[in-house]
Amino acid sequence: MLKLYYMPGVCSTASHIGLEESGAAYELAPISFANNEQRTPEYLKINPRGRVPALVVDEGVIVENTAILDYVAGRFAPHLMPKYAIQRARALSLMAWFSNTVHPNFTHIGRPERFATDTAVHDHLKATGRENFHANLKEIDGLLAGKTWILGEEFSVVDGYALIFYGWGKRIGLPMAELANYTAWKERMLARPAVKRVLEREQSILLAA
Ligand SMILES: N[C@@H](CCC(=O)N[C@@H](CS)C(=O)NCC(=O)O)C(=O)O
Repeated sequence: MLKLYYMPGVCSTASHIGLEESGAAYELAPISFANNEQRTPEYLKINPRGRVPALVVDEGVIVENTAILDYVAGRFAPHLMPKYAIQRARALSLMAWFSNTVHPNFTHIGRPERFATDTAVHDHLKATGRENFHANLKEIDGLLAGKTWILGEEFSVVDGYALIFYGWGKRIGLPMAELANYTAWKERMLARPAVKRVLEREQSILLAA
């Protein structure tokens, strides 16, 4: 049985959606950041980096959304990743950018201390993170122009990953409605039963008015 360590509303929602869409049987293990459970000795045995998501599989533990999503699709739901090498490379490329740029830009807003010990620059880091994150969301909006799903006509695990940033933009009060393609796509995402189940389970801000 697969086991997903996750925390509602954070980036592990991407893996949660991928698993739910795949139809694979899995169990959920919530980790409370409020109680610092990501840093307990028990959890550090699962992921020594103290981060979620982590997926326990028969052979061990997989961390990083990109790897988890590629694994879940490859093992249980091949239709959730492109079949041909060039398209698969594009899917991985987009998830790598989510992980190495979009997500860290957002982290600057909430956790500036991770990027500079000098508290005098924290406000500046927060403001820069917000600007950069907003620019990333505009880029995602552009990527969605004329497409049903983020890679084109086929829904993929990459869509679940792209959804979390829409919710984060909403959370920090960015003008998300101005991003017309992203907003229309978000509505298509919310109409998917598996996505809706996950968001309801996580009491996601994406379901709030
Ligand atoms: N690139 C990683 C990022 C993992 C990550 O940073 N997770 C955050 C939640 S979004 C976390 O566990 N934070 C706990 C902490 O910082 O203490 C991935 O995509 O899996």
